[in-house]
Amino acid sequence: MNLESELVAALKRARRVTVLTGAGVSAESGVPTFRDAQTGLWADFRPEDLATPSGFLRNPQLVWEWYAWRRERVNTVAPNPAHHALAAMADVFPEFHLITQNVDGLHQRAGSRDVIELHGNITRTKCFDEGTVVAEWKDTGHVPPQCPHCGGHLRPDVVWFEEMLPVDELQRATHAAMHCDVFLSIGTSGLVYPAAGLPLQALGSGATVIEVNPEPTPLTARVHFAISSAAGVALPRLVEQLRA
Ligand code: BV8
Repeated sequence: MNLESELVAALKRARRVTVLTGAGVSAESGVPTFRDAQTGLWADFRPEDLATPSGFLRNPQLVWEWYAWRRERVNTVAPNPAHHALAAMADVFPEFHLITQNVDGLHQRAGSRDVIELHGNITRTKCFDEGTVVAEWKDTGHVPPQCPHCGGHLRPDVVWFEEMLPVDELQRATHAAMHCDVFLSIGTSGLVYPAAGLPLQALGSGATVIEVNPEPTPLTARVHFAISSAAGVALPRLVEQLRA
């Protein structure tokens, strides 16, 4: 039995499947990966300048404009075959959980339900001081705009470095990683914690762990199956074989 058929057999036996995705899943939609988002205009800035509370306080306008640029990109792209394959996968398994580090909302736009957003969503905005999500605000010309309730800065509803992840989402993600037969890590460099710990928790709980990434990561040497391919190619093929 060749590797791929072993992998498909493991998936066909599975009843509980958990998936973790990263920026690589949205790359084929034209959304720059996190590292790539620091190209061109933003190349001169370090992640800690753009994606930390202290970076925001140092230069709120810069950070607001970086997210406005990324939000614009997200609004002009569409989910790709990887997103659609994961949406279809949810109907193949009795129990299926989709955890993402992505803030682009493309899984939901592809039809995935109950997506566990570990790092928030760039299409939502909240008050920096009160932490409350704000749906609409008056354009007073301030950049960032001001909170209609307290006048404080508005910010994207994403999790910045040195910020805690949303407790409910992290608990659901940890439970789904530790209670699955097969765990798939797709399109993530596996460098940012606690998300990067989830495949290791699945390994520790006896799950079969599969990685889909054209490049090796710190996880590659530890997984049962490593598919060195683009997600938009590997995932539709996998769903096809599961349905066959
Ligand atoms: C926290 C939202 C408590 C914002 C993001 C333990 C050890 C070491 C460090 C830490 C640790 N625990 C905590 C830390 C600190 C830190 C951390 O992990 N630092 C790293 C850099 C070492 N973690 C935190 O700060 C977390 N909070 O721990 O709070 C605390 C409190 C105070 C002080 C300390 C701790 C918060 C982390 C969340 C940060 N927010 N995003 C935004 O998006 O703007 S993280 C952001 O970067 C993404 O969400 C994602 O998580 C990460 C990027 O990773 P990837 O998604 O994997 O993307 P990347 O570009 O790296 O790679 C793309 C991959 O895709 C590549 O491998 C490529 O080969 C592949 N690929 C490309 N094309 C394709 C493909 N794959 C498939 N198909 C393709 N076509």
